[in-house]
Amino acid sequence: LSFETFGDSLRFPKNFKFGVATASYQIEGGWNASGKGENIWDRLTHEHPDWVKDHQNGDVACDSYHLWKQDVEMLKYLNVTFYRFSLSWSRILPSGFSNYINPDGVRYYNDLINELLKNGIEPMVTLYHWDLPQPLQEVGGWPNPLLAKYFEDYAKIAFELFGDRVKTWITFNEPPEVCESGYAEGANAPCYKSSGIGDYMCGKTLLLAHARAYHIYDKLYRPKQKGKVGITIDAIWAEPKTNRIKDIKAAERQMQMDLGWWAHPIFSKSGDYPEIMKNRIGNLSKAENFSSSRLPQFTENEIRFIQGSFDFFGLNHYSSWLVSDLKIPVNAPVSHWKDVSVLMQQDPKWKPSAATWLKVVPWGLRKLLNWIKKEYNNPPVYITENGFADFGELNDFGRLDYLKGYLNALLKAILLDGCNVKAYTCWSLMDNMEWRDGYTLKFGLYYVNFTNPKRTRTEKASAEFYKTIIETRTILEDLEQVIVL
Ligand code: GBH
Repeated sequence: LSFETFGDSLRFPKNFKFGVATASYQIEGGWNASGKGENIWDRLTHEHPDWVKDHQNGDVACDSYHLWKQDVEMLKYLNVTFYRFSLSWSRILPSGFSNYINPDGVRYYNDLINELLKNGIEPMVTLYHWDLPQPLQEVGGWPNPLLAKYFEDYAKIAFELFGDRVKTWITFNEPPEVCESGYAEGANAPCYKSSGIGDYMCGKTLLLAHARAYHIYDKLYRPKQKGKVGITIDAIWAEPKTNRIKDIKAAERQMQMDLGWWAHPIFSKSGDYPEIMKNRIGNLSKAENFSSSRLPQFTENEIRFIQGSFDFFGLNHYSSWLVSDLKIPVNAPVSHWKDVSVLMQQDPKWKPSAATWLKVVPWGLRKLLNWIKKEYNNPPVYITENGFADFGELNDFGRLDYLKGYLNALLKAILLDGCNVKAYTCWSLMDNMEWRDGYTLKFGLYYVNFTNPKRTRTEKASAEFYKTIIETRTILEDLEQVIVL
């Protein structure tokens, strides 16, 4: 073995990129500032404050709409290569449609992008991080196939306005959450409950919307702007709970029907949904007396249009689950969960976080990266989110421990397994509006004082820790001991 080392520790490759991420609704505030339109999270939090754990909302959040210069100073201090943030669709196109462009929204993102570049930080921009303009929800939201075209219009305007300076574009953040949490489980805005039906309709529109944005970039902007376009999919690692064949098959089914649902149409050689997904949902639909599969099909042309529509694979990963086979009776209510038919559990020995779903399982990341490598022919992967939840302590040793574990697993995946990972992004730059959990869970490298009108930001131990990793490209074994505030 011969690798570049630091002391006797492995190092990340020279051109490896480190960044941090945020999302518009979670940090910006300025929810109705100069011309911004209403989006589905404004609507949800205003209409149903009790649907958010602490009855709070994103009206002000971290006030990055005004404090963006401070954000850039923090990024500069961390020495990140890039900053991943998202555009608020309603800030740029208040009605959701391209009939009117809000100059103030354009100014806001121009200022931010220019300030980043002035400080040597690359902008990595997500077009859609869950804040759909409310008027597009009024016509049904993502299950309405026409949204693919309206998304393309929006993407085109974003490329046109910012593409001279933005070279990395992510079309969607976490399609599984957009469609499952939004249209199946009632967990995220617009909180619909149409599992096994609305989620699959949403998914079809979303995949076509992604491909439209990719192709319009390819055709009109890539020749001049020379950037990259990808999508960010979130995935757990599904570890078979036992060595029984039925559990091993169940874990693979879980991977194919949650990650593969999105990744197979785009990243596989053959395109389209995974075979197992089409078969199971087709057969179940028949048994349930539907006239056709609840999973809407693509035409041959659509399959080819979506297949290969990527320059990179954006991956969000936080945690792992133990998966076993579950038999669900055919006459049980229709749901995506029934289609997959697995039982998901977490090992009580895994270290917890403040979020029930987030346990510390670093080896899961390494296995997941190897699965993607094998399944999709080792595409360039950008890890676009990974991070830890606590209650906001400044000496955030849980976060240090998490980052150390996951970054070590990543280092091994890259150097020992040959996984083609080009970038790592920590969620999040600072504490922010954690959706239905409000401000009760914190993911930030910086603490934000949400009771102070100035929304003061304070560096946590993890900020110092991450900065040192970025600057040395290595994870020193005893680094935690050095860093106490
Ligand atoms: C990301 O989603 C989001 O992109 C980001 O905006 C968010 O702030 C960050 O994570 C931290 O949560 O309660 O067991 O049903 C992460 C993926 C998937 C995590 C759904 C929470 C709920 C699991 N999310 N999951 S459960």
